[in-house]
Amino acid sequence: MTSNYSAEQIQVLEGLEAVRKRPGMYIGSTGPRGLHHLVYEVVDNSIDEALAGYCTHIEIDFNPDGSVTVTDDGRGIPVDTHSKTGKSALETVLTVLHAGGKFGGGGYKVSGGLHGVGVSVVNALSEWVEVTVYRDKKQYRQRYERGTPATELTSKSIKETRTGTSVCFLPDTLIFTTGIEFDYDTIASRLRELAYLNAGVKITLSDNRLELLKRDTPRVETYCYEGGIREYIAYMNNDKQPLHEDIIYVFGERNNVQIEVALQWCTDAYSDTILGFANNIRTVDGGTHLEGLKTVLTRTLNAIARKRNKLKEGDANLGGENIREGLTAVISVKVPDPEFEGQTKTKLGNTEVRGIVDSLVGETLTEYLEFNPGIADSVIEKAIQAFKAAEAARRARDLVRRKSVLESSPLPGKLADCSSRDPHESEIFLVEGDSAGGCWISFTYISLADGSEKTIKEIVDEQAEGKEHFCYTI
Ligand code: 0RA
Repeated sequence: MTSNYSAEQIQVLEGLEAVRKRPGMYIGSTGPRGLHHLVYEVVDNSIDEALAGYCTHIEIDFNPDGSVTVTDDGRGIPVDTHSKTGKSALETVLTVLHAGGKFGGGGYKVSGGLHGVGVSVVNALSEWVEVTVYRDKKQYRQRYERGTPATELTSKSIKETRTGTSVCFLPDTLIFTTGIEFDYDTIASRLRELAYLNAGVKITLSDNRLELLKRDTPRVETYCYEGGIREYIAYMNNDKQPLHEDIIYVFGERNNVQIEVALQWCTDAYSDTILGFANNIRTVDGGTHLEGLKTVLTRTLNAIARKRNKLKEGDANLGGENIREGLTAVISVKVPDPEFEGQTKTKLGNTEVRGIVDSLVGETLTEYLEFNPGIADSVIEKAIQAFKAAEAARRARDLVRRKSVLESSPLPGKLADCSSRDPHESEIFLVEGDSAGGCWISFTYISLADGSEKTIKEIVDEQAEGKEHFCYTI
């Protein structure tokens, strides 16, 4: 407890000066990315209120003076006096690094995610911030300049029972030396993504910079998707031919880890699009949630293919890449203590997530495909087609390679390449020495006891990896 206490003290002592000195450490950069990150940071706090079940509408306004306002209808940042600092909770959240997460408690927090630095960082890096809180039939306000309170916390009574928080800030040009102009499309696409990831939350973006827009009315867009990630899949596949109309959907929770998956295969797509998110953050470098999903898809579809006799005894399993051909998927997990790995912290590391995704998706998908055998059959048939196409491509490639090797290095005088692929009509000569052209021998096909064909090179490579081949028929 003592050590925890001193750790907390250190955090309280670490003022916002540190953030202004090394902004890159907190928001990644002081270029456009870092600038846009300020908006995401404030919006993430409102999303957390929505995830906790208290907020339904978030509004983002680009103002004519270059500032941005983020308004939500959550509970409002508390304004009572915080015991440790002697300041209001509001001021603590605004001026102490990482203080936000210390209130509220429990639940999943987006704001604890990628950078997870809190509103205080936005405060530190803004020329000014004006916060308005609606609670207890009162309107509270306070202004900050470059991280420091510029006014007292004021309050006045209001008639409405409205609750919520409004944070208006102007990024500091001393910090963001490359400019402070927000890009509509950048913010819009992230807000749309957040709306898909948090079903039912309404997000409105208004651009009131009329001069910049060369318009006389603001540009306003609202994103709200009751169907959540299912609608995300429909949006991504809207120009494709789905293999099955129904979007497969899995939702579940185990050991406090919440997982949500939506899947749809398309007939006219040959690659896969799988988007992973952890606590609303796009995990571009993958991680345990995606590993779990890929494994369970391969296992489940192979098991069903055997059960439905689409794969016979002796047939090899379909490869994961065959099964994923034409697949569009979104996996979104919510983890209480996310571990983000890698250079850009965009890879989920929590090992427990792999098994949870595996078991929850396995159960639901198996049941779904058993109830919808038509869908199961079309997905399996597409995977078998993909498998055959890959096999044919591999053979064609090997043939070209073998041919080109033979063409490029002529056989020594006494030897000729076999004209038949039938092992009973062929002989194999193992020849020593460079002049014998040791390399082309590697590309000679031989038949294995199981009826398959392999080149010597493949066999030698596999043996080097420890795989044994008994009984060759040469
Ligand atoms: C701390 C505690 C509570 C809410 C919030 C912070 C909060 C922060 C932000 C930032 C933007 N919008 C926000 N909405 C809420 C819980 C309040 C309570 O228990 O009443």
